[in-house]
Amino acid sequence: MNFACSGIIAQGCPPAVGAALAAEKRNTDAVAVGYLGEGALQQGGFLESLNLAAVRDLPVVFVVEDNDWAISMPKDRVTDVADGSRRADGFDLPGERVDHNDPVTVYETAERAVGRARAGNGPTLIEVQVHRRMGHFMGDAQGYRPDEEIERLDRIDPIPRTEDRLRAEGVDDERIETLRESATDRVEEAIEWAKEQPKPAPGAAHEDVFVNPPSGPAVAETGGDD
Ligand SMILES: Cc1ncc(C[n+]2csc(CCOP(=O)(O)OP(=O)(O)O)c2C)c(N)n1
Ligand SMILES: [Mg+2]
Repeated sequence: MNFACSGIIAQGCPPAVGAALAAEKRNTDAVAVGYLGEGALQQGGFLESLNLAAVRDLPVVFVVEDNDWAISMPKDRVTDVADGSRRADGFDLPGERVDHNDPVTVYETAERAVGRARAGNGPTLIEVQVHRRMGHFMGDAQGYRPDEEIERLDRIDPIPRTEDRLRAEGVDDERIETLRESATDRVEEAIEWAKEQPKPAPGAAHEDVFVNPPSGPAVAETGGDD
């Protein structure tokens, strides 16, 4: 199921619940996924989304990427709950935490969550521990971040760790390189595809917001190209 998100943190959660409700009403086996950062866990929209999804057993998975930082704000300054997946307890939902971004565990955890959603057993909250490789924005010197934390990033990078794991399981270097190239190609093709798409008409901003479009000047008449 595809729907967009914006730069407003936790904004993806209420539309994910709406998409899940639509999937249920249309009787499809679609599952909605809402992504957020650990800094958004205190947002009302996220907690209200969890509640509604739980009460209605909707097919939705909430995925929290916990990188310990919300721009320059460390997680422990804004919450005493180190394991964000425990927020699920307050809504009597399953919550699962994946440590250190392990791809196989992420896959298995997501598979369980999607399976529960498809079986009509409602939402799951997954928190994945990730590690921020760069600053929050271009030009962020990250002076607020301890040196040791930045120095250990290469050692805990999940990509080389996954390569080591594949080698240990008997996959040769040539095959690993082919996999790396095909993954890079898929990302580059997706970026090219996205860049080639036409921009939406400004007036489309009002579509699917209200049952009846609001009266007054349309965005198309007042807005610019962006
Ligand atoms: C409702 C709202 N408040 C404040 C901001 C400004 N803001 C942009 S990113 C960010 C931190 C987000 O941290 P987190 O949720 O941990 O995501 P991360 O960037 O670490 O992936 C904030 C506060 C915003 N975009 N939306
Ligand atoms: Mg964060």
